[in-house]
Amino acid sequence: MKRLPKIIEQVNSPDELKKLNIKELGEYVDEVRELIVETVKRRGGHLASNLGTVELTIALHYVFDCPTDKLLFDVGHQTYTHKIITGRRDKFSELRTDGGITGFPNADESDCDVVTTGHSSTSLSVGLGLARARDLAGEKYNVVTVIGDGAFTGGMTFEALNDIGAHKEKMIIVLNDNKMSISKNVGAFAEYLSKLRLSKRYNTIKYDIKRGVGALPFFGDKIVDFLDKAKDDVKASLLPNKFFENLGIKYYGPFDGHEIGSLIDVLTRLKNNKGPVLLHVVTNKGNGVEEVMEQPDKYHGVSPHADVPSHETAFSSVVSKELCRLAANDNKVIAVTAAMSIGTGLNEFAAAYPDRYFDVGIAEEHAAAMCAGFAASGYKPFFAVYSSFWQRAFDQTITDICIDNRPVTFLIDHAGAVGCDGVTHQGAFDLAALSMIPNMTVMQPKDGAELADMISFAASYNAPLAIRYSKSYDYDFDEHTGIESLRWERLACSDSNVIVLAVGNRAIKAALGLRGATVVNARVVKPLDVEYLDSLNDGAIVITVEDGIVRGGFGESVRAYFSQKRRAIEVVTIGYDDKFIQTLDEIKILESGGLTTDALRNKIALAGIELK
Ligand SMILES: Cc1ncc(C[n+]2csc(CCOP(=O)(O)OP(=O)(O)O)c2C)c(N)n1
Repeated sequence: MKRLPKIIEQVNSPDELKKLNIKELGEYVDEVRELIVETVKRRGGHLASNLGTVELTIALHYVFDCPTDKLLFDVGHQTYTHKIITGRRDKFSELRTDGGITGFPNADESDCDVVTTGHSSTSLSVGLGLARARDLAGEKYNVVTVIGDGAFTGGMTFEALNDIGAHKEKMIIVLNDNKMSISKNVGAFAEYLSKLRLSKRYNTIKYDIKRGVGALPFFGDKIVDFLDKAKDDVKASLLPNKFFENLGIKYYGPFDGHEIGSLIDVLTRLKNNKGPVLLHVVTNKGNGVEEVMEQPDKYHGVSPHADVPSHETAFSSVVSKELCRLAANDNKVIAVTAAMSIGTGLNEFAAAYPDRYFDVGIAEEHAAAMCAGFAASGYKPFFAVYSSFWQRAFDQTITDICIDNRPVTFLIDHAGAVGCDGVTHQGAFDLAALSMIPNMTVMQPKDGAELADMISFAASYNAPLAIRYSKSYDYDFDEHTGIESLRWERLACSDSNVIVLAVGNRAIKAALGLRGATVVNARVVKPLDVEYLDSLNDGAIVITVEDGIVRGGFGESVRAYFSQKRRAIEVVTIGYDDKFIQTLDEIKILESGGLTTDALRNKIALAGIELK
């Protein structure tokens, strides 16, 4: 029998999607889900979040007209269906690879991706900017933002709601509530949402209303008015409080986010609304795949098999162990995460010391300032955070922590090259940004044992400290010298006048592969080991290597030191160039920064330096 063409092959644009009938849409949902599962198995990616938003995304594209209408996805990790619909199905098999497509919205990839994203809680603000620009220009398109309950915990969301509710520009906020951030969602707002979800009687009444409305022969404002009135009658008595409506934003929901027909129905109606509305949909993270639904945290981000060299160890595996060891002897030790307990390795600590563990939601700014409060009260807070997400807490690090010299320790994971999560996730900036802040000490270990040593040192260090480290490391060194002196450590000696000052495991591994150079573990990035620098003779050639952006980084501070001292020592700075890292291939990123032996040797040769 001739195989019928798959529906998915007939849809290459939102316009083609709109030609499907409701039965075909059902089949399309299954085919999209299948494609996502099959692709993520090979390429890695955000499986659970994408499986949970297939129906919702299809309904949105069925009702709205992209790119004229502006559709934003908060964080953007759940946009696989959106990419498949908007002309990128052919490239989808090459997800998260160079030459394929990226795993997050990318303005260079499609005009249906309004902005490049990857960090949480920005969609309402960007959406409001688009809505205001539309109104100023006298245009009419819709602005729709899809935001998860996890992303809703970020402070920017509340800043935007405050603004949106007061001025009432037309926009549609779709709150995708699956009770999960990466782990179970936390906080008072998550509890409020669960009250909304659990108001069973309200749901029943709501669905009765919906059915009644669906039977009426017309659409438009009148229906919305009717829905509003009926809803208000029942809701006021049933809900503990009308949070959104009190802010001036109309609330509709909760709706089943997997019932595509009713989603299309309600979105069509909301399209005609005048001011800001919030549509609350409830979805299952991982929907359609039992195993994923049962453990959505495990399947939030899936690594492609080839991406994780089995011989490497995650630095995060050292973190809980060392913090637990410290906490056992010191009841002032506190661990803080901004919704990243698994990724940063705090789970074990959370289980062992629940009273001293704080998951604050996706709220890095709040986490940093809260740590300042703990430190001001004599506690020793450790805030474990990915490099790129720490960027959110830049001002709090300066103003709330460093000005008063508070002993807060940042454990900065995923520093340096990150690979296939893309441009928003590369840990290129933390080293330079942290190093410029007065009172801040910055370190980077060569291996897991040195990280443990640094964490232990931090517990008795009475000043702000940032310990940065890449995702994983290759091997532990046999030799270790203690970190207390803040001195660097010589790892390889040579008679030549070339000295490589290498920061972190990747730079060190690359440098140790060279011949004809002294290699130093420059594990304290700030303050510089000036005793060592002063010991060098004029005429020495210093090569600095760092897994970070060169501008403002370690190498430039070494050069500035020699220049201030008017020393005749040449400094060659190696690391990432002054541009955003667009490649998704981790090895290529490392090569671009001179962080493999071959690439480092080439860069040294290009600088005209001969290694003997
Ligand atoms: C500023 C920032 N901090 C942390 C993250 C890491 N992160 C990515 S997705 C996510 C959870 C998002 O939860 P939610 O919005 O509910 O979406 P879901 O995955 O549940 O669909 C987190 C913490 C991020 N992207 N940005």
